[in-house]
Amino acid sequence: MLFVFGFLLLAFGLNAQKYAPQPKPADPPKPYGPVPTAAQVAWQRMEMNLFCHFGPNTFTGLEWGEGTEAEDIFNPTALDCNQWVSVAKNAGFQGIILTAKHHDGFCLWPNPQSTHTVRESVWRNGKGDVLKELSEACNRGGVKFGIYISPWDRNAPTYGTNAYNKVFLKTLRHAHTHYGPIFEQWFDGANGEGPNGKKQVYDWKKFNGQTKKLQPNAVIFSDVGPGCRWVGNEEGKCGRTCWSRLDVEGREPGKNAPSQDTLNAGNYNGACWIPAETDVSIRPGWFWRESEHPKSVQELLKIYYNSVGRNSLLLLNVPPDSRGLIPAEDSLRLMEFRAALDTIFAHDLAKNIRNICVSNFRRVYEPDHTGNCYSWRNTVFIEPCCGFSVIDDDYDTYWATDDSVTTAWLEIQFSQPKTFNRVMLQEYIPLGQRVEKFHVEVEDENGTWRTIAEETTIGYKRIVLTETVTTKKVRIVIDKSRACIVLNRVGLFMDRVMEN
Ligand code: FUL
Repeated sequence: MLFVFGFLLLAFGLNAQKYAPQPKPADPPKPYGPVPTAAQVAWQRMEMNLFCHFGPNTFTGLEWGEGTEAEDIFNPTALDCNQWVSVAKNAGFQGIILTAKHHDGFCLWPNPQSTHTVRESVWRNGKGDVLKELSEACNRGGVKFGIYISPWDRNAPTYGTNAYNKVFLKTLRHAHTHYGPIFEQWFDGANGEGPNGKKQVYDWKKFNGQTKKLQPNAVIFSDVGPGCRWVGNEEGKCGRTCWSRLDVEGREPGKNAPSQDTLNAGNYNGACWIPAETDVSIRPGWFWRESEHPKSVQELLKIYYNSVGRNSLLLLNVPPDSRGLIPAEDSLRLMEFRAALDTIFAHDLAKNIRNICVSNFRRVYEPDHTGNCYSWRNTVFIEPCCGFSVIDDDYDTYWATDDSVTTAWLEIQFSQPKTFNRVMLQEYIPLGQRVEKFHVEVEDENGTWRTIAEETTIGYKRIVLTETVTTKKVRIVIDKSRACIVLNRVGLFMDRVMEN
């Protein structure tokens, strides 16, 4: 009798606990520190974009053209921007940024402010327009379009005088009003001498102000943003610690930019949200040269982990050749790179796993939506149907802790041992960047926990490279967070492609 009573009590007791009304309905975490704009979030979620350096240098072999090259030098024999777009799409790149004007001043569109453009060349009898072709091809192919326009101009006669800033503003205006929406405006910080031997004092305030007015959704790149920042090197390497915050008060692109180390890591207390963009070329140079060849898949994977896997966007330069096509060896390499990424990331061992527990969670949803979350001892089990899951594909659902909880763990349990060597974590950046120290532990067959990685920041995406481990239990331990923890994704993968 006592046994039956005990059993009933246990059964009803557990049941009552499972379906008890939750004490704190709908109480999402407040944003912490500077947060991204909607355009910056959309930009960061693109993860990988193509950069195309193309212009007179493609035909002369120079990296920095003199600005004195004859316009006729630019004469691609088989330009096809649809090919660029299909390469980008098939390789999983979301956008393309074209050097509409590099330091030599040559414009790939008939810019009325210049006499050094495609219009003055023999190419298509002066009727060609690369910006038009690429923007239209991007539009058709569903790839976003962006432009690089160098303020440094070795051809413009007014360069080095106040008049040049006006010319440059008109140049920007023309590009920004004729070629549809652009997702990114790339401003190079290089500032050398113009044809009269003088350097220009740039009017960045006006360049940025007008760009924002004409292209409100364009993320503006420069050493100091305001939309995104240079990562501080051209080797494809973002800092292991990478804050998407930067102090830019009194700073300018070029000479007065923060140090390369600061750009690489960001500022812990930076006042502005200016995430890092890692620009790197698939070849040794930025422009195509017959004698150069693309990097290997291993090198590209390393770059991927060191950029996208470290809270940065990857802008990979793949220069079209003198025909105006992305060479076969580069597009082939990109397909191999894509195939490698697909192989590694196709199977997420954590996806929709039912056994996840956390040391703390915030009750975000109304009681009737929490039927599948129940307390057990000190932990809370979360099943995939819960709105704040970290293991689904919904970007806007997350695991968050109570406001006062800045140290917490999340444990994934498998019924059978699983083998992995990549741990992917994502913070929900619309609410800011919070985590400053975390580690990953696994349990061995004797029940002993062992640390396999210790890192600092997470940000939009962090992919931790670990030794290859086989385990039934993994713990992500957030050791220090600047406000309550908000993670929207945890993934576990096995990379058999990259040699560690
Ligand atoms: C640098 C330029 O000087 C290079 O030529 C290239 O365009 C690279 C992306 O930025 O500052």
